[in-house]
Amino acid sequence: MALQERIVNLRSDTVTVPTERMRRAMYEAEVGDDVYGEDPTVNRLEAMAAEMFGHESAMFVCSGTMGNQVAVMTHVSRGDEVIVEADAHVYYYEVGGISALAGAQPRTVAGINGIMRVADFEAALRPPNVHYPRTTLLCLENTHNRAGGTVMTPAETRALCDAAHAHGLSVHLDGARLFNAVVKLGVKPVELTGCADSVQVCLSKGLCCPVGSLLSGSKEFIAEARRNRKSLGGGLRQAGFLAAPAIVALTEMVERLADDHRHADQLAQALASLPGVRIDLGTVQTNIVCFFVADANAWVAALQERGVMANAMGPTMVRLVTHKDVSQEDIQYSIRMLTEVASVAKR
Ligand code: TLP
Repeated sequence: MALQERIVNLRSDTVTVPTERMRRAMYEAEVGDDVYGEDPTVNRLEAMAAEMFGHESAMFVCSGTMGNQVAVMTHVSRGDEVIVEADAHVYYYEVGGISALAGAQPRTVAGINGIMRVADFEAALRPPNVHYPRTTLLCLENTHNRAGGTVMTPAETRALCDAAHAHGLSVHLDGARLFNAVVKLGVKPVELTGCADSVQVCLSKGLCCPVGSLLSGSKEFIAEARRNRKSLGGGLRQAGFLAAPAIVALTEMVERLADDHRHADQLAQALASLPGVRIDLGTVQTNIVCFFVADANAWVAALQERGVMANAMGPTMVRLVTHKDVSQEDIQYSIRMLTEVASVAKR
């Protein structure tokens, strides 16, 4: 095995650890029993989130997956159909929860860079007929993970929300990396969230919290979502210890995401010139870099030997994700190791 100069973990932004200020906020948090609605720090965070996302109410949940699944459970009835982008996280990576937990069936529509065209969405709607499921929910994702961290603009979001609402569907937005889109586009969060009926935003990715996501929506929606969260075992007690770093995240961890975007761009530019690598630079818009090689697992293993940790997202697709705990020096080192692997890998 090669002698590693350093370890650079580019598997995901979920690997980030909390900052000193987050740790201090956790230590000092004022807490209560949140199942009784008596945790002042959770209540403060939830009020902040509702305001930020342009909804009446919000709720802290354990994870992005729990937030998405609670949202789907709350929006649909058993036997309904949910329209999802073909590579959406809620469909691809959530253990079949749409069917197993909500009792609904997903119907996929392929998007372009993760964004469904309105006409393709409308073509997937079913007319009323005794044979058909009711189509009641559209799920969107911004930024789109498997498409390479691509952003959906306020106009694109509104066009899809308007079309869904015109056909009587609700819209759930998986905004696991919403703040990466906010920073990339230079918009306010509400411009990307306000027209959706519910939004899930992760705190434990680029924002560096140890745990948690926020789910927002109308008062009635969140009241029902609280029941569904409880049914999944997600009613937490002194959750203020987790809400406290989330408040720090929302107030001081958003702007620095621009550094992660710059680092991702540097990796992508270097990859574009390597032999045996196919990369669409147009998809590298935020902190995710997806590229294609002959054998993704072999690449990941060769990078690992050199101290660079990546994920194979399919037989030929490799993903690198930049985040707070990756420095400019780490990026330079990673580029050297990527170049070395490209020179030895099968093409
Ligand atoms: N994504 C993880 C893995 O599950 C793939 C990652 O490393 O990127 N929505 C989106 C768009 C996500 O990317 C993720 C996590 C989630 C939801 C789920 O969040 P968690 O991991 O908190 O359940």
